[in-house]
Amino acid sequence: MTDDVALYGHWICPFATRVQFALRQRGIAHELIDLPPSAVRGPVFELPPEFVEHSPRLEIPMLRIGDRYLADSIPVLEWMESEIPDHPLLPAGEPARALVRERMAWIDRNAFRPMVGVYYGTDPDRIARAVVKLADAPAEMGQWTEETGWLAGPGVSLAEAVAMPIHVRMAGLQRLGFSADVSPSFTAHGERCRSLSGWDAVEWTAEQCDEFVGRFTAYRRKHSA
Ligand SMILES: N[C@@H](CCC(=O)N[C@@H](CS)C(=O)NCC(=O)O)C(=O)O
Repeated sequence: MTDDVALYGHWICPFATRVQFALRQRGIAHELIDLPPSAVRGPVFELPPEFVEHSPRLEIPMLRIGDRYLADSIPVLEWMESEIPDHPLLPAGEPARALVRERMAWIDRNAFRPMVGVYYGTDPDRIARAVVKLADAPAEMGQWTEETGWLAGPGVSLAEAVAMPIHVRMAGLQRLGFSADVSPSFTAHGERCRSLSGWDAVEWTAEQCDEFVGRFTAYRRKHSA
């Protein structure tokens, strides 16, 4: 296994959280290079030149393995699987892999988009619509877990990595107006995830949750004024 791995990310970025979770869950030694999203950077922050060169949209997360780089969370998770085979989060066998990939894409589309819509929302009607959509996603995902406890098949997989930021920020989302009931099976999945080795790398402290809520409350105030 290579040790020469670096993640360019930041705790507040849900896409970076996916990769950070997978690195820790898989036990991949890595350097963490703190690179805040632009809204969180101080005025004199300088982007590392390798980030400017290798992240085409200037987005985190970006991963370096040796002297190669890739940005974009789901391709990065897949790249880690193909480059670093130990302790994979993709199961063996095509049908099982296809299920994990299908669910990763589903979560990205149907849970992440409304989740971002809840906290970046400035107009109350749009926020309310995002809340309704976001409530549907945990209901569906909770059903997936009913047989095995996990989102896609018999064990923890990349689907957990993709969904993990929802568990990490659930309390913050609720404080920002996500008022719907969360399906008990999805909540139970969140509890199960807290026992995983990757959880400690991504869990928020109370201060981080406050900072998340404070930042987006200020953002809403600014953009709805
Ligand atoms: N599709 C990308 C989205 C990544 C993304 O939107 N990252 C945000 C931070 S959470 C970013 O870097 N935005 C650009 C900026 O802050 O300037 C992924 O899955 O990694």
